[in-house]
Amino acid sequence: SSKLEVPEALTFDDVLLRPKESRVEPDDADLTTQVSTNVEVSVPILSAAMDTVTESDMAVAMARHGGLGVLHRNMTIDEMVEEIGRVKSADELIIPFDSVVTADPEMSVREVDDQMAREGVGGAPVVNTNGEVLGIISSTDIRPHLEVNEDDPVTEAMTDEVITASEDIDPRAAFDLMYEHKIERVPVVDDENLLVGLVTMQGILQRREYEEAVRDEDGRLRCGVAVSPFEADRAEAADEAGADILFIDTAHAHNKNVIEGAREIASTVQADVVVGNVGTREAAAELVDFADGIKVGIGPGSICTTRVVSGAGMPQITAVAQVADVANEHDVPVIADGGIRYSGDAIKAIAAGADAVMLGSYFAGTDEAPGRVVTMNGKKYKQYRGMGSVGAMKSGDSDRYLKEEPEDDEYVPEGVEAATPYKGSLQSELHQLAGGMQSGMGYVGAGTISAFKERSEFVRVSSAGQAESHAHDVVITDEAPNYSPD
Ligand code: RVP
Repeated sequence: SSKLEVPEALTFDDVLLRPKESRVEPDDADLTTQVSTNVEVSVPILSAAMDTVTESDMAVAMARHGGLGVLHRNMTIDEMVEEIGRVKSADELIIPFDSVVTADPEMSVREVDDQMAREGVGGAPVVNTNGEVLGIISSTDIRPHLEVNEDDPVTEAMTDEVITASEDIDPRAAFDLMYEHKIERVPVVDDENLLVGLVTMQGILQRREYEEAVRDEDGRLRCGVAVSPFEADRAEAADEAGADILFIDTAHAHNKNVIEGAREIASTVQADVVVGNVGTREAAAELVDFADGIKVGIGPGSICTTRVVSGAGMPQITAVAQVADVANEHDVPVIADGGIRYSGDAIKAIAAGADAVMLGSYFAGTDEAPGRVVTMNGKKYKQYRGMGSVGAMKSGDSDRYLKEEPEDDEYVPEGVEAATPYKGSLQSELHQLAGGMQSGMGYVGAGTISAFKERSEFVRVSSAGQAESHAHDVVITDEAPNYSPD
């Protein structure tokens, strides 16, 4: 019967990249890619929208190091708006008015000093009730000069010849201005000398540290956020809060209701809209006319039990290749989500046709992931759980896997709650991941992601070949930073 004519589907361990003639040195391989129609990243890597992976700390670190974090949605809309704000303002050149610590001219030197210590700032513009800048005070104006009495008004101690900047100042000009005048901060004022914000030397130096950072047109870090297709108000709030990409976050996006909701959201928001997850050509064909990106993955995740529980799924290399067949033709970026254990898996996903990859377990053990480090049997771990696990479903208002809150014993989870080895800083994990991907590009002889997608070819690997790929017939004596056998 035709039911027994079954097509084959492949995953990471079934294939390897065929080595090809090359002139590309891995260090020179350029990982720049498009994750959605309007968002480019320096490294093709996203952190998963999971409550044990991506909150603002992770999203800030991902964007600073060239990737993108996608905030999870197991939080209220208000919390989400705050989290987006934290990412967008993390490296802002001009600290906006509401966030600037200012001093009132009526305050005494002591009061201002106390306030600056409390707020953790080294200086403050002195501003009258109209918002006019009268001067600027810094802790160095106060302490060394004993002639200033603690009870004197701040106006005695402040510098009243204030160097200010206008709103269109760029980082270079701000740096030069502060350097020239040997000052640490410059109030930004409008035409009427009313305070609109503050630029600090510390802020500028911090920005310079992150050359690869992924920023929007205003120089703010980029950030993605997961939203439900059935929660238009969350999508609207995320868009207004400045999220760059909304990720329509479902376990099965090839569903008429999901597509209707996603299409509606895409037609109303400014942000790009990436839709997922899917794993077939037919699903991709339903999305290409409105989605700014398509996310692929039905069941490959490390904590995901969808395939075992539901009997449905698609091995990830085949899923990515099928979706990319359709999406690449329409110039819609593809993101391979889930199942990536090694840098080699990540670059294989790109070879299959993805433009970027999303990882959960790889990052869940880093400092930037939410949650505490716990010790079990003398080893350090961090919690990592599926968003379709009982724990995650109970703690949030996630409807990724279900639409109504059931009784405790009525959950049918599609994920597990687990722990993953503690790994230290995200930066070194990203460095290993990106470095391994560049090595893959070197073996194939492609200097850019798009050239690599064109040029790469797979060979099929047997289980004997698979065993040969791993460290074998030896006892590992020292841990490698990018390899641990399963
Ligand atoms: P991994 O990197 O293999 O840990 O996979 C992470 C991905 O797994 C997520 O980006 C998401 O698509 C998927 N996921 C998250 N929760 C669950 C679940 O509970 N089934 N699956």
